Amino acid sequence: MDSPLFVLTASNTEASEWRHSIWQQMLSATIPYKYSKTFINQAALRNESWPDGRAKYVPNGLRMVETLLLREYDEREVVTCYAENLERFVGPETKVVAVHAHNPLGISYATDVYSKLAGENLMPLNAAEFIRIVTHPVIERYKPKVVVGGPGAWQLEKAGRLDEFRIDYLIDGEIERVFGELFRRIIAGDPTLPRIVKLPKDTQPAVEEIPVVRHRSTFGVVEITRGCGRGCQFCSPATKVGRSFPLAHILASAEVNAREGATEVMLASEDMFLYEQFPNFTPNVPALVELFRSVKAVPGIETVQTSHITMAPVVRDPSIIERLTPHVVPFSHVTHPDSTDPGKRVADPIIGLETGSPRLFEQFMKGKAYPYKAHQWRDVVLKGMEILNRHNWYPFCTFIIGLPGETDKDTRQSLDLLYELRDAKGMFVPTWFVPLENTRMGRRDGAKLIEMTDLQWEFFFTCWKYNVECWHSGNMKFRSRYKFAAGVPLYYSMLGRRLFGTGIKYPLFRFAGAPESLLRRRLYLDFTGRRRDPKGMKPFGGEIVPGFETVRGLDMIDAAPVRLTRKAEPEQPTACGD
Ligand code: B12
Ligand code: SF4
Repeated sequence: MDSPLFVLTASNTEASEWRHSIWQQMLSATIPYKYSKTFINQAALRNESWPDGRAKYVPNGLRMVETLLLREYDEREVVTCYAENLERFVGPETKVVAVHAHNPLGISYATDVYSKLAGENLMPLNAAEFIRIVTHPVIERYKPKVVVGGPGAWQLEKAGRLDEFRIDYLIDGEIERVFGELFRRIIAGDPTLPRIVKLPKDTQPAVEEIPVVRHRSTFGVVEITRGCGRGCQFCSPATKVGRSFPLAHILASAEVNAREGATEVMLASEDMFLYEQFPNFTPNVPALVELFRSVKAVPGIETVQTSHITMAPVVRDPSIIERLTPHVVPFSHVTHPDSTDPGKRVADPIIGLETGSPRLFEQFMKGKAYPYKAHQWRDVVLKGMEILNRHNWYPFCTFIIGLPGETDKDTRQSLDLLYELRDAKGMFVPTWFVPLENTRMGRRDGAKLIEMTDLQWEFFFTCWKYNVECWHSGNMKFRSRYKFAAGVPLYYSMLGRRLFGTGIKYPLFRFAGAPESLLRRRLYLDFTGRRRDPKGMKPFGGEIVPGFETVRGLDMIDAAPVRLTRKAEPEQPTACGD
């Protein structure tokens, strides 16, 4: 049999949907390859294939490429498989090997910085898996064109590794509108086609141009919106035109996933509240309820997972969460012992909290708080968390360390916010600022681990202390707790001090669970209760109090209406007004 013309693939780490765990994927971007056998369950890297060797699930973006190819070519000519089956499919007739890249070198938001905690020049597992594909002997043997695309494709350009990996074309951007022409030129080896193709905003497709994918995606990802009008300067979706997918399109995608064995759908969006939204970022709750109801009703679908949300709409109208909860929480696969849901389930949407500094917030992301003012972000976060937790939403919150110009005062303000969140339930994940290509901050300097201040280390390890306490403390057996507490100082003396200096010491000891009474004079935050709380505020209570006393009056700004439309429009005003 002839080999297929197109072989599509993604690394095992980016295709994995092991135990429905988005954590697993994040970990693979952070754990050094060298130690991956110790820290990553190898079962997570064995993805399932169909008996003919085709992949059962791969990232949604790759399924889109496959679907677009299948408009013009037969299924026999287009094969999607994992790295271990490349040998089986790539052959003399293969013209293109198309590789998806979500986070190929693990440098999105400096996820690779985590791997550097274990030593210099350590490669994250993600990068090793990506390299395994592009350096596969079968590619060397048959020399098909290697085409890489996806949200993280920019990393390969930034790292200057196109030659090393013999990548023929790097495609950056949404491809539906330009696909046919682009691939014709790639196959023909058109010498006028640049090696790096950056697709401009005016080629972004309207939803009508985006087909329903033909096969199952990792985590059952189904897009519900594309783009975001809030205009944060560091963010790539902020550069996209806002669009909402029609319900029929979403359900058809969910059915494709369920038919091929998915029991879960992940509703992918920059912000779920943008779905069919009303003017001024007002969530359309009836449409959201209908969305969740309909997706759950798809035969075979047992659980539904949210991707991202924003906090401001939660605060503006708390009834949104109240009304959505019965349609969201009981259908999540995540559980927590503190949940008041009968099945102990919790919803865990991803939320970018980014910073506690009003100055940095105002400068780089003020649209995120809309309709509230930038200086109210702290209050929005605290009130939002209270509302979410009360309804068993334990969000996965991300922060950015090292935004350009961050001063100690800014970091202290982020620490103050973190302190006030100390009884909140969720994950608090610190990431480092990375200037993403094509964003308004693309030319700024990224944060560097070696330049981390003592306060930034404190922020970093206090987040992880919270996470261990919230998600593991009850489960950790005495022996593991003891090992953990002993292992951390050992890490400090053998490696941490040499790599990062003494500034890491006390933050690390806090992470290990050292008594706060010993740390209170060494660190900024004091958890002993002897010092007044920052700003003299009452703490965020584990006991939820109606009215939420710590939050000051939240008044809204009066801004020009911003709307997402179904049709792609050349330019839209952003919530930042710039
Ligand atoms: C679902 C999702 C996840 C899921 C599942 C990922 C998966 N493997 O399937 C989870 C939660 C696990 C996840 C994790 C992460 N994610 Co994510 N994720 C998304 C989300 C919400 C949807 C992705 C999607 O399916 N989109 C729909 C498809 C159709 O779009 P697409 O993939 O971009 O594909 C289009 C083009 O890129 C292109 N294309 C795609 N593949 C290919 C291949 C070829 C050959 C070609 C030519 C073209 C091409 O064609 C497609 C159609 O136009 C996006 C935001 C968004 N709306 O896109 C963030 C997003 C892609 N993720 C992001 C990030 C940073 C991460 C993490 C690094 C987060 C972290 N800090 O750990 C991790 C990395 C995971 C890893 N393995 O290392 C960023 C990427 C930023 C950037 N520009 O680099 C985004 C944009 C979120 C954001 N708001 O910043 N993610
Ligand atoms: S709220 Fe900001 S960070 Fe989040 S998707 Fe929108 S523009 Fe990006």
